[in-house]
Amino acid sequence: MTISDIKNAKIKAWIEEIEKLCTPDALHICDGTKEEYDTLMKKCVDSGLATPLKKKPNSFLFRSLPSDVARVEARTFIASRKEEDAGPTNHWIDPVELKKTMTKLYTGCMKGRTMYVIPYSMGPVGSPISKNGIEITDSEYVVCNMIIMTRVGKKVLDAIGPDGDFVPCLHSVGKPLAEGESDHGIWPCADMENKYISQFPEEHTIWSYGSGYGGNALLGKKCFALRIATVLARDEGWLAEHMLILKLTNPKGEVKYVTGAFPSACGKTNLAMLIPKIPGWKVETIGDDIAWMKFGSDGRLYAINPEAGFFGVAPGTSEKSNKNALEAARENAIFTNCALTEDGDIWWEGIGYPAKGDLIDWKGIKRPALPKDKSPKGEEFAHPNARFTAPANQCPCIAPEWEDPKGVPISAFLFGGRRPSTVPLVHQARDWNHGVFLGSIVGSEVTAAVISDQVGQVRRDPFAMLPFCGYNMGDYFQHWINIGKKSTADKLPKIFYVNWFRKDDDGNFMWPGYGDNSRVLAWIFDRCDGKDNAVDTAIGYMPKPGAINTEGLSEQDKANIPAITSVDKEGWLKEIKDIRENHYPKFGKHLPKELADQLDILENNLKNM
Ligand code: OXD
Ligand code: MN
Repeated sequence: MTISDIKNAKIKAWIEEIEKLCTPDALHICDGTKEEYDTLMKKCVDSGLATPLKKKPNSFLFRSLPSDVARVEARTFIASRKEEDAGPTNHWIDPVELKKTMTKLYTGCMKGRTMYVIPYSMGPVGSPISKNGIEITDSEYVVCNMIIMTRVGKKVLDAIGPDGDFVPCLHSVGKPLAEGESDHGIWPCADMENKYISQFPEEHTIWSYGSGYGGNALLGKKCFALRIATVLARDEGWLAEHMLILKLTNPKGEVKYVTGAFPSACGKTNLAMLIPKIPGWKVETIGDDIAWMKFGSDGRLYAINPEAGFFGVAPGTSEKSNKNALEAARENAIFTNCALTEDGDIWWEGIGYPAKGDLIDWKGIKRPALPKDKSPKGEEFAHPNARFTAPANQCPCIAPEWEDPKGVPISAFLFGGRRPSTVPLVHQARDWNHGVFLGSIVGSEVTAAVISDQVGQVRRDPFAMLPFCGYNMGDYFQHWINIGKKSTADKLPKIFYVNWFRKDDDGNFMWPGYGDNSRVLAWIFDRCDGKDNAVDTAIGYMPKPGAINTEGLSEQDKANIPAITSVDKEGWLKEIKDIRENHYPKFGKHLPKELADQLDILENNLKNM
């Protein structure tokens, strides 16, 4: 495609404006075809940035720089006109100041590079729940990842039409090249203090500079599908959430769809692709990271996965933890910051087998492999945030309807985090507002490995949205309360809080997790059908004794069930104190009264227990 194929005057004018500002050597309008992908990947190989993998067809390994290995939350900004609208959990900068600073950085920043224009759709093209974006970038790595992670090409320009809406997303790695200079195998990016991942919520615009990595650079994912989409969802009456979407089929062949929000490193991708341990049940995947949900005319919430691929954390992914993810990345995949084996395959810590011979680590250094699949902290061969990018349609458990433009009707929302104590294996909210309360208190306990003076404290990550909400989190809670008023209890999803991470006094996990989580999913499935399998407790509905299917579970795991399915009164009273003193006050007058009420109700219930 060329610029003359672009009929939308707004898009055309924007491309011309950015071209003038960034002064690239060439302009390329992306069509998302295999030929384009192959050509750009070859360019990455030629400049030393990508290594083709002999053992994985059409797959490539990239190594970034140590300063550019993850989302940088400290350099991520919500530039709303008023600081209050960004709220207490976001970094705010005045948008006028920020635009001045970033315009200076963007001036001439694409010299020596090609400026790529990526027309992309979040969600199936043409779905009433989907939205369109145009990303401008100077990174071939970004284009190739976007081709896997989103739907790219002319069909998107056609869907936008001559005057349709799109989210403009501007990205540069921030590393112009001098005449004749090439990257020579060195990952291009800017210094930390010049990295900016900026969202302008009133303008529905994204400007990113200085990082080539993941959510900082693939702007469809966290920047658009969460930060900007939360703003659109608030204004248009729907939900944009950091949630997996799974399809659950029971032995009778009945189907329910469930979404779930979990903070990073709580096994969300594993849950989305779970292989059930109980006979006759089936889990299939619709999405592993983000759900967009709108009400259908029947009053139910319908969800789409706005993405088309997985950008998953590689370390810890094994045949045991997530066979389906490994299968999804068996070919046509991009690996970032994984280790390279002598025979041209990738390797990472927790892959389930030791590597042989020498490995080239994520920093490009050759070192002898260890005789196990773990490494001492700080000496990992793969970076702990190493990733695989894989097309969703290569996942063996992808549901056939994963691209249904109507979306799938959601029966249950799950919330969860790593909670070694207090929070039981599963409990169900009594009603919608109680469920919103549970979402608002999601958190993970800080372990000794993180910040020593906070050990045992809970780091709150409401709705697993802490770094992803594009506006004031207190107003976001209110939006959730408001959504509950748009339909009736029989049609709204039921809300559950799950915890796979309870530990005993000796620090041992009390629940096996992974495939055994299907036992909890089965209980939830039956709850959604109104089955009499629960008891009413001070904290909500919990499984009746014997209601969790334990067929095939070890004797020790069976013996733990009463402890992890009972109410820890003292623990919850401490929890309430922490929420009252440390969590809810942050939101000031933006905290919905309904949530303060829920805290009082919970406290009363516990005191009367
Ligand atoms: C992700 C994250 O990369 O949540 O999906 O950090
Ligand atoms: Mn995520």
